[in-house]
Amino acid sequence: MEKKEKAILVGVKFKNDLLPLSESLEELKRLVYSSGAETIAVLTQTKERPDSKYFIGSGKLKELQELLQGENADLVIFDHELSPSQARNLEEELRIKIVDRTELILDIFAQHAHTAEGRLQVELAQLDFMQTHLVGHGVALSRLGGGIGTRGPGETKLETDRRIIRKRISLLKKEIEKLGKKREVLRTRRKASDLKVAALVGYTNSGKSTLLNTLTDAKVLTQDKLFATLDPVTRRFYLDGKTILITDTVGFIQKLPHQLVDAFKSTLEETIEADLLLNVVDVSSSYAEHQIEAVNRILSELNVVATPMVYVFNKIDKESDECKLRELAAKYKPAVFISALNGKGLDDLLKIASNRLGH
Ligand SMILES: Nc1nc2c(ncn2[C@@H]2O[C@H](COP(=O)(O)OP(=O)(O)OP(=O)(O)O)[C@@H](O)[C@H]2O)c(=O)[nH]1
Ligand SMILES: [Mg+2]
Repeated sequence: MEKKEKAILVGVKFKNDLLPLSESLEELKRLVYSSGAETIAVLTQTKERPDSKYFIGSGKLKELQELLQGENADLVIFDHELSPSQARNLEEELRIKIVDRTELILDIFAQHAHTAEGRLQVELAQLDFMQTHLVGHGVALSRLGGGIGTRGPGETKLETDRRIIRKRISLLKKEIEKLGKKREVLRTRRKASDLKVAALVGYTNSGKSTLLNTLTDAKVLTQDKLFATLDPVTRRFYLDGKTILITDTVGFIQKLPHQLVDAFKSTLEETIEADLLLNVVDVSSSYAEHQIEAVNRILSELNVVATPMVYVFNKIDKESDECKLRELAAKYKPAVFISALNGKGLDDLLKIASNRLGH
C-alpha cells in the first residue's frame, strides 16, 4: 500500500463565484479522499481576482508558509485551475508539490480507468494537461516521489519533451478513434435492430451504478467515492416484454476539466446517442439542485437537450424533508423518486421509462 499523502487545501472565494466556497471545498475534500490522500488543513480567502503570480495574495501565501512549517504536509491542493506559471511560482516559493483541481480529478480518473479505452482516454487527458504545463514544475522538485500528479497510464518519467508528447497524443487520438469506430458500428447495428437504449447520467456518486445493479444484476463496482465508474457498461433489460439496453457511464462534476470532456468524447457518445436519459440525482445531497444544474449544463454542451429525459431522484431512503422533495418534483419534470438501494419506487421508474420510450 502506498503511504497516504497529507494534503493542505486552499480555496478562494471570488466576487463572481456562483457556488458557495464551503460547498466547493466540501466537494474538494471528497475528491481528495477519493484520490486516496488525506486532508490535514484547509485555508480559505476572499479576493477580487486571482493574484497573477501566486493565485493567492501575499498575506495568505505567508500564512500557508507558516502552516507548512508546523504541519507535516506532502502537498498543497488548490480548488481552482492554476496557470502553469502560478503553479511553478508556488512550488518554488513553498518547496512543496502543488496540485490544482484539474490535476486532482485527472489523478482519480487515472486510478479508476480499467479498460484499454478508459486508460487511453485518461492518458490523453493527462498528456494534454502536461503539454500545457511543461513549465509548471520547477526543476527543484522532482515528481518521482509518487502520489497525486504522478500516477496513471501515461507516466513514464522523462516524457517531458514536447515533441514526444505531441507524437504520443496523436497516436492516442488515433487509437481512441479506432475504438470509437467500433462503438459506432455496434450502435448502427443496434439501431437497425430497433433496440432502444436508456442511458444513466448524472452527478458523480448519485447512484447510477447502484441503479444498474439493482435493475440488471450487473455487478458494477459501486463506491462512496467520486468517479467510481469511468468505463461504460451496458446491460439488457426486459421492459414490458421488450428488450432494452441500459448504459451506465462516467459521472459529471462542477468544473469538469475540459481535457476530460475532450478525451472522453467517444465514451460520452453512448449518452449522446441514447433514446432516453435517466438523470439520476442524489436527493439527499444539500446541493442537489446545484448538481442538477451542473449536469444539465454539461448535457447541453454535449448537445443532447432533445433526448427525452426523466429525473430520477435517488436515495429517498436518506431524505426525510418532504418539502424539499415536493419542490424538486414541481421544478424538475417528469420526475420519479426512488431508492436504488432498497428498490423503492422502481415500478414508477419503469412505468415512466416505458412510456417515454414509446412502448
Ligand atoms: N442510502 C442510499 N445510498 C445509495 C443509494 N444508491 C446509491 N447509494 C450509495 O451511493 C454511493 C454511490 O453509488 P454509485 O452507484 O457508485 O454512484 P455512481 O453514480 O455510479 O457514482 P460514480 O460512478 O462515481 O459516478 C454508494 O455508496 C452507494 O451505496 C440509495 O438509494 N440509497
Ligand atoms: Mg458508477
